[in-house]
Parts: sequence; C-alpha cells; structure tokens
Amino acid sequence: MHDKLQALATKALASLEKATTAPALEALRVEFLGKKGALAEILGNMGKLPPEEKKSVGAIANAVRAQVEQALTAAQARVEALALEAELNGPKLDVTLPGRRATFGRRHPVSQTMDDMCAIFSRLGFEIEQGPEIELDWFNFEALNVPADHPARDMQDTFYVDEKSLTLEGKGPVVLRTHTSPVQIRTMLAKQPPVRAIMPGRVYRKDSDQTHTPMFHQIEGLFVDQKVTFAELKGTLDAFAKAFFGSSAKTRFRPSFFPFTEPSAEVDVSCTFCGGSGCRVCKQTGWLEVLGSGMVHPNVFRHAGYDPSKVTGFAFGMGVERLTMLRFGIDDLRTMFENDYRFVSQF
Ligand code: 2U9
Repeated sequence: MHDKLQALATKALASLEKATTAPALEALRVEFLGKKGALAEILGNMGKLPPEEKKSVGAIANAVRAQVEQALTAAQARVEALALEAELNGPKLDVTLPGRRATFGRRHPVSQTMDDMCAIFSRLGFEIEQGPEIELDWFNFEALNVPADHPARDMQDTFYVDEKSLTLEGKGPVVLRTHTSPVQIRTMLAKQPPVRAIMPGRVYRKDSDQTHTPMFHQIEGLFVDQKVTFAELKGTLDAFAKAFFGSSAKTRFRPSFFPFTEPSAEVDVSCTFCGGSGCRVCKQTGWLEVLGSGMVHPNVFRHAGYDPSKVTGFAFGMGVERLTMLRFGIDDLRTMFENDYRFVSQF
C-alpha cells in the first residue's frame, strides 16, 4: 500500500510538470484526485488492512493528497502564465484601424405610413380600434350587408379556415378577414354612439399578381352620431388628403357602389407627381384613386344594434401599401415584402 501511494505521487507530480494547458490539468486532477480517481481507489481498499496499519497508510495518503494538490496549484499558475505570455506575444491589436460604423434599424415604409395616417386621424378626433384577423364570416360579410352570392365571398377570393380546429363550431364559417370592417361592427356592438374610430391592420385576399399580394394593410374609418352628413365625410377626407399629401392636394368624389355604404364614393386626390397636369403615374388624368367611402348602409346599422332612424354615419377604407407607393414613388408592390435592407433603407 505504501509503495502504491508513493508510485501514485511520483506519477502525478511528473504528469503535472509536463502539462501545458488548463484542460490537460483538469484531466489530471480527475485522474488522480477525482471521486473515482487513483487515490480514491487505493483508499477504497484500506478496509481490508489491520487497524494499526490503517493509521499509518491513512497518514501517508493524506500527505500524498496534499502534495499532489500543491503541485496542481503550482502547475495551474504556470499554465496561466504561459497562456498570458502567448497572448502578449501573439498578433497585436491594431488600435489605429477605423471603427465599424453602427447601423441603425429603421421602420418599414408601410409601418411609417400606418403610423403617420393614425397620427393624422388621431388629430381629427378618431380613436384607434383593433380586432381579430381570423374572423367569423358573419362579422366579415353578413353584418356588412354583403350578399351570399357576392364574388368576394367565393372560395376563389377569400381564405376560409377549417372552423373545427378553432373550436368555433356552431358560429358559422371562419375566414381570414378580407377587410378591417368587422372591427367596426365589433366596435358598434360594444359602444354607443357617438363612435369615431379608425381600424388599421392586416387583411387577406386570395389575390397574387403585380399589383396584389395575399396579405396587405388597410385603414378603415367610421363616424357615427346623430345627423352625420355626407358633407362631413367630404370635409374629413379632404382634410386627411391635405395632411397626408400636402396642403395643395385636391380631392374629387366619384359615385360608386359598395354593399356596406349607400350612397358610396371613390375618392381621388390630385396627382402628387405632376400636380394635376397629367403624367405617367396618373395615366395623364391628373388624378390618383386613393380610397373608397360612403354613408353607412341602414342594414349594417341594424346588424350592429343601432337604430338607422336615429343615427347616421360615414365610413371609408384605404390600402396602406398603395398610399405608401404613391407617397414614396415606389413602382413595384412586391418590393415591399422582399425584406431587402437595401430597399427599406431608402425611406
Ligand atoms: C362599416 C360600414 C362601412 C368601409 C369602406 C371602402 C369603401 C373601400 C377599399 C379601399 C382600398 C378596400 O383596401 S382596399 O382594397 N375600401 O373602398 N371601404 S367604404 O365601409 C364600411 C366599413 C364598415 C361598418
């Protein structure tokens, strides 16, 4: 036993002296001093010894442990010094190199437009409302007076969702909202007039070509109170156009049709590129088509729990990507969704 302990000490000290790295030292510590190491193994056999021999072997074992631990500490200091020396003699840090410029992130042009539009309508007294993108067909179509045979309700035009997976059984079909109008229905069901709010958000249509993407952003607006007139609709949208496109912007209202408004109007803004004289962007007309609007249809009020003989209101809707393209002179819708920093960093 004495010889074994002596041999262990000699071997451990020799190995520690040769080691040059911290991991090598750690491996040696485990090999000699670890729980299942060489010293532990020898001590494990001590039980078989007569008591008087146990005492002297125990004392030697403790001395060997102390000796190896001391040698390990010394070796660790030596290895650390070696590492420091290697670092100091290695490749030097060139403090004269020019620094790397930190780049700033920036908001996507669509987000910038959304924020600016929300700010303009906030100043006009509109609150901001939000609602679900996965919506019941009833809120998206039925409540908005969109007839069952309307092409927008076709599977070709709308993304229908498997309702069972959403545990909405019994409440009818589920769709990805095709406009933010369902939020206006939800707002009216929850609040009494006067209601003056805008609804920004993502909408989804089964459409994909040069000028359409299956997801895009809309901002819709709604103002309901007693005796709200078409004149207020015109005044509000004209004020928005001047705030968004500049004070020289003019608006033009053309008759149109939407199932949820009556009467309805498309709103054009004088071309921001040529000032109205005619150019490539406005196709020589001097006008840009920017939004749709109208007086809320009485059937829509009935669905939302309002009495159409007591209140009137106007609503409008616009596509944020289209306004972003007009504002920044972007000519391809798809560049907006390519996530290319070179594109985003221009705005
Ligand atoms: C309620 C009542 C009426 C919202 C309206 C439009 C006209 C419209 C399009 C603009 C471009 C959609 O993004 S786009 O493709 N929108 O033309 N939207 S009136 O009318 C409503 C909404 C909600 C309760």
